[in-house]
Amino acid sequence: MGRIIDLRSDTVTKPTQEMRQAMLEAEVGDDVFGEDPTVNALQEKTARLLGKQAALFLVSGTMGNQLAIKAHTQPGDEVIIEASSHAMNFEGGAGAMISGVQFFAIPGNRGVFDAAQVEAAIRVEDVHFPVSRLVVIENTHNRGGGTVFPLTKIREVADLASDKGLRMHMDGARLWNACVASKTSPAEYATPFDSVSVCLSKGLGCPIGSLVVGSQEFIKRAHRFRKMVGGGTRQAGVLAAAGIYALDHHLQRLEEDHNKAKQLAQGLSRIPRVIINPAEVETNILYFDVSRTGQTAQEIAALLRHRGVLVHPTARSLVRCVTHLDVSFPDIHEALNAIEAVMAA
Ligand code: TLP
Repeated sequence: MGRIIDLRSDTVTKPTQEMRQAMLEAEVGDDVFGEDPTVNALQEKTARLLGKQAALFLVSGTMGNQLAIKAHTQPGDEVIIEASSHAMNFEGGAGAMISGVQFFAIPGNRGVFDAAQVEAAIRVEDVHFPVSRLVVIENTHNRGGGTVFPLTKIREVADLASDKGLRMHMDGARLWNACVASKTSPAEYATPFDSVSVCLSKGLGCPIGSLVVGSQEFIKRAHRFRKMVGGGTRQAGVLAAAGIYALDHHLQRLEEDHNKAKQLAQGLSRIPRVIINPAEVETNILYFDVSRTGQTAQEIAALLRHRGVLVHPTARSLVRCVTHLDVSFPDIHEALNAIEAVMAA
């Protein structure tokens, strides 16, 4: 078998030689003392890019979402969030464990919801009800299919939240993809939010790293909670250097990943028994339905693995593919051949 084509996630990328060189050359210090110049530079760069006062370097996107939820809420509060969102479904129940919050899930259209749905979800003042405190928006939306959350809709939700005294957090694990796809700047997207978490370890190709941004006061709180969960790091400049390199060199190339995903979707739509609407593919994530094959997504994934193609079964009949730095256009072509062969079998 030739090389493996890994379409399970954009988290599987390996740091490039140039990125490793930047890591090798990083100036470092003890970040718990605030003395790592490269971590400080990355935090300042990210805060500037997102138009916020301050940023905090973290090990993961999960930590970003959960520290933000913690910093914005009190135990017993309610967080309004989309039903298939990452922060509610795929972070191990951390919202309940770390913040003692409950979630009010609103169904989205491929992850996108509107202000009227949020308005209907906000609790009235009554001792029976929890206090609605925070709205979380995921952009791009992973389970929605890499959907870009339109800025106009975000602004409508934010206006409502501000009227009702609710805070706003964005899970921007793939905000960079949303920016490139919609030709919107990170700061434009971040403006309506009190906090935004972003990841370096997904489409940007870093081995590790996320940040959360917001006001000085918010970051001070998040920093305290990062300490409590054991998230303080020492000479993390070697990791931050990868982040700085990625922000300088890997942002604009995301468009290429989006084109690869579109090409993959087009090809999939021509394969009998595959169900997909290529017009819905906006960024680097796509899902296709295999229910017409009579096999489960897990079985299809196992057959593809034998042919050197890795995909992610996310539901009984649903397969996810994600394009990234380490898959080429020829790889997409090869993956399509493998999928076609498996579907014909
Ligand atoms: N998503 C991962 C894993 O859950 C499998 C993936 O492969 O898509 N927000 C969103 C929207 C995410 O997609 C993820 C990771 C996170 C947050 C969490 O980031 P990490 O993995 O760094 O904690």
